[in-house]
Amino acid sequence: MNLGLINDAINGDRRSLARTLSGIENGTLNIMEIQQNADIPHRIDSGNWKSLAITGAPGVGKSCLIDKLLSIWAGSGIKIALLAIDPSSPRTGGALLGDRVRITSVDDDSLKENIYIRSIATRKSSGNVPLIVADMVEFLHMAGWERVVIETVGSGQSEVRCAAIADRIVVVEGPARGDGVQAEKAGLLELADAVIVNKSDLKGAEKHAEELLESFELGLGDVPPVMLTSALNETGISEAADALLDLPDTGRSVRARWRERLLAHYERKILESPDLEEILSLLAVGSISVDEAINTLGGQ
Ligand SMILES: Nc1nc2c(ncn2[C@@H]2O[C@H](COP(=O)(O)OP(=O)(O)O)[C@@H](O)[C@H]2O)c(=O)[nH]1
Ligand SMILES: [Mg+2]
Repeated sequence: MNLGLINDAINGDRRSLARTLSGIENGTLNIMEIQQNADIPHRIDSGNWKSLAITGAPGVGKSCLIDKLLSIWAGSGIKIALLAIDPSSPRTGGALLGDRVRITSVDDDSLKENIYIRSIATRKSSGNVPLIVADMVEFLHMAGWERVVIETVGSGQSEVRCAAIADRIVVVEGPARGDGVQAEKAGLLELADAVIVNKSDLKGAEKHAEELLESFELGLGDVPPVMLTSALNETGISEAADALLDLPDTGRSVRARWRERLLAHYERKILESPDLEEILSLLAVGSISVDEAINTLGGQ
């Protein structure tokens, strides 16, 4: 472990930060070792969330919205980092290029100091992505990035789990498409501390916000705030920025979130077990059952 590099990263050198995050991403650096060995200054606790996941279907306007939110937060003196989780679909070559274009707040000299942006190409990562993200968030906090936003596409188990590692979860939706609130979204909405219906400049946004509120009111537990924004026209953005910055932990999704975190840790435990290869060989020839394999791997 290159302690000099890590201490430089903690002290604000961005190139060292990028290299350290790459090390965490590709598994050559271990966050526990860093915590044990690096000189970590005492940081003031902001008192609210340290990580906020912003999740939702591709194209709803997450990146555009985040760009506006980052400008407002950075402009008010908050050091804010964005981890954009990029599933890198081979079809499009990943959302990375698109996001670079959309996140323009970093090009503003007065905001630059307070903003750090990093993409994580999940397809290239060999390990457990949600926990890699959790470790990167942890390191960003050590390096003085008090608030970390995680942009994830809200589909697929791994992406939901990436959101679940955050202190708060915001689900972004678009205008109604006439099919109501679909069951497939219910799992994600169950995790939401707030919902933003973006593209309020388009028809159907208000209707969808109403549909969402109705479905939350029918359900159990607290009803999360549902906000309307237009990242295009910049309406509702400053209200959303204020509300999100102090978003209370309602506790409505605590259990669901711990469920995802537990599964992520359990999966890592199995994948990192020294007995994994041997157990796979035994499973392959049929000499042990799956239950026996789980007892061996998960119980260690
Ligand atoms: N009409 C309208 N279009 C928007 C708004 N916000 C984003 N878009 C457009 O929606 C598309 C997807 O935006 P993007 O931020 O990349 O979505 P993401 O995939 O959720 O990150 C882009 O063409 C944006 O210009 C909005 O508030 N209103
Ligand atoms: Mg995006």
